Amino acid sequence: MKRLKTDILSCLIISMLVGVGASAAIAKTVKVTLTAKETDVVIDNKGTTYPAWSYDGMIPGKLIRATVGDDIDVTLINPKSNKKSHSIDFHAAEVDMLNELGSIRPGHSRHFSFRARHAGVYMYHCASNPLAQHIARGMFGVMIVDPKHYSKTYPNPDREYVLVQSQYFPDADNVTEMVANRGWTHALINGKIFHFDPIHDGNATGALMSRPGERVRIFFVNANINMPVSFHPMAGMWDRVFVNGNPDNVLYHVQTYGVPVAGASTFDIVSPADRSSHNLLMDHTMSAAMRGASTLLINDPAADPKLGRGDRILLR
Ligand SMILES: [Cu+2]
Repeated sequence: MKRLKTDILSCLIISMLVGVGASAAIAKTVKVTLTAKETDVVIDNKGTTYPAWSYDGMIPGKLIRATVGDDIDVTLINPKSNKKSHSIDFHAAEVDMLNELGSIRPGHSRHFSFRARHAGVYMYHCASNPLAQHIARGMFGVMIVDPKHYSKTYPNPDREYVLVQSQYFPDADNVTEMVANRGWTHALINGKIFHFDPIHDGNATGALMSRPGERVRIFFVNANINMPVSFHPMAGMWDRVFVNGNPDNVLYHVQTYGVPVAGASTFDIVSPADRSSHNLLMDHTMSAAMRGASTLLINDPAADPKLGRGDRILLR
């Protein structure tokens, strides 16, 4: 009985130390089913639609989250109603490009699995030809691989948000222009122009929120097909940047950090604790910032406690 009590107590202490988001060391299987959907989606705060190619009808696709050591069991469905072949390329996977990543025709599906071996934040995307078009039309998403434990270097954050930036090419069939990086008129954040920036778009209704002094962790993915991102928090500084999202790759007190095409990193910001404030999380590259790549973070004592937690990490 005494032994049982001691075990329960040590479990409780471990839970408190590792924080709410980290799981114990037992590996699990994460089942992921994605359906390729060629469908219209809304790409701005006014309701303008665009003929997207997507996973499950959403840009970006669903957030997949696992812990180091987990097996990811993937099923990709390409329904008969689609016109194109599609595929899925997980940047977290070490597999065979001609096998697991190969294209499947409409009416077919593919099943495979891989082990998530390295902590980080990763893009996944369709790798079918022409690659530029399948990504530009919206076939991408995010996978987070959490480390087994939080640490002094990689503390448990107060809030987490996922932001995915992409280039918007309104001429959805002009692959030549996409490859030449011409004809992109706007930048999308989580699938919409100025999605969470009511300062620069009167139709925007949402923003990211935290309480003053909280540690906010941004998992940022660059899903542009041709443009690197200079990610900068206006009126603040990145307290830490974890290159590729790996807790071992830490940089401190960074003003602007580059995220390459098809790359991702994790950014922590801690706002002043003694006042309310605002940060604009922006791509400081002007051709992107002024065309939609900015996101408002409001640090206010009245911040919704549910935002940036649970299933409200990837806002839509
Ligand atoms: Cu595709």
